[in-house]
Amino acid sequence: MSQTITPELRRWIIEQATAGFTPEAVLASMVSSGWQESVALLALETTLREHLRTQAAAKPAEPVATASAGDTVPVPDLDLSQSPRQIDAGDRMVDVIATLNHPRVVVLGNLLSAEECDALIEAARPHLARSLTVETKTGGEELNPDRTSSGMFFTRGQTPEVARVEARIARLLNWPLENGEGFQVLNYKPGAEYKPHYDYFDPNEPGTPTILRRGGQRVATLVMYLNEPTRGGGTTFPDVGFEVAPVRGNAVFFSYDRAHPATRTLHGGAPVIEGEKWVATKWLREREFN
Ligand code: PD2
Ligand code: ZN
Repeated sequence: MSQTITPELRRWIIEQATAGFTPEAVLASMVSSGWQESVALLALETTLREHLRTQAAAKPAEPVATASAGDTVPVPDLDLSQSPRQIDAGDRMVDVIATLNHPRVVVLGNLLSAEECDALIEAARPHLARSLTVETKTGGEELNPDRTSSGMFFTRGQTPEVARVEARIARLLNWPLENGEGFQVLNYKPGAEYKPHYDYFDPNEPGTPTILRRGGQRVATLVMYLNEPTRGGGTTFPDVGFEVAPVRGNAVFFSYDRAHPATRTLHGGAPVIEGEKWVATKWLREREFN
């Protein structure tokens, strides 16, 4: 079935944006009223872009509240120009299992040894607490019902394993080690999940400028699987119907060159059905994170 982007739809999108609804909220509302996600995204992007352009032309000095379809920034990436089966990460050869371009997703095998996975789990275990997420309304942290895992953060270089793996990641992704947040380790028990979300900070939220002072935006994520749940617990990308199985030592990398759903990086941790799941997440920022 084909769906047409009519002038009425464009007017409605602009009304929603002007009323303060985020692009994510407008997109969700369109999808729930029957629009195909891809058509809705295209309509949102083209309409807001054009709206921003005409507004900027009319009132050059005024900041535009809906400025979210903005410019792209450089992001980390692996050098896969030669379609290598393996890639040299300095102290280890890492397998390239699958790649996708939009969203940019790379599934990696053998990024971590079994010993490294175990060492990270055991160093994290005594420090687990129910997960918080960064609260962009205030810039603080809050308990999030969409995230039923427990977690903890390492600081960069906190243990020899952490430092070794961080150096490997910096080389693999061609991104300065200093631009990485410390690892976050998450533990999911049966029933626990992380509902679909974006990892970038929502530019429309009032707390975001405070968060961005420390290193700028997040531009990429690396989720490393430290063990294998018996059933469930995949990392899902609902916009593109893609799911990565949690396999010990493997990882999924994805990047987002702007803080916008058009990156198609909506992703979640599917509920663990049996067994438990451990992951370590590395978020990469635009600039040095200290
Ligand atoms: O544990 C996962 O699979 C997962 C899914 C979505 C982790 C994260 N997001 C994250 O740490 O941001
Ligand atoms: Zn995430």
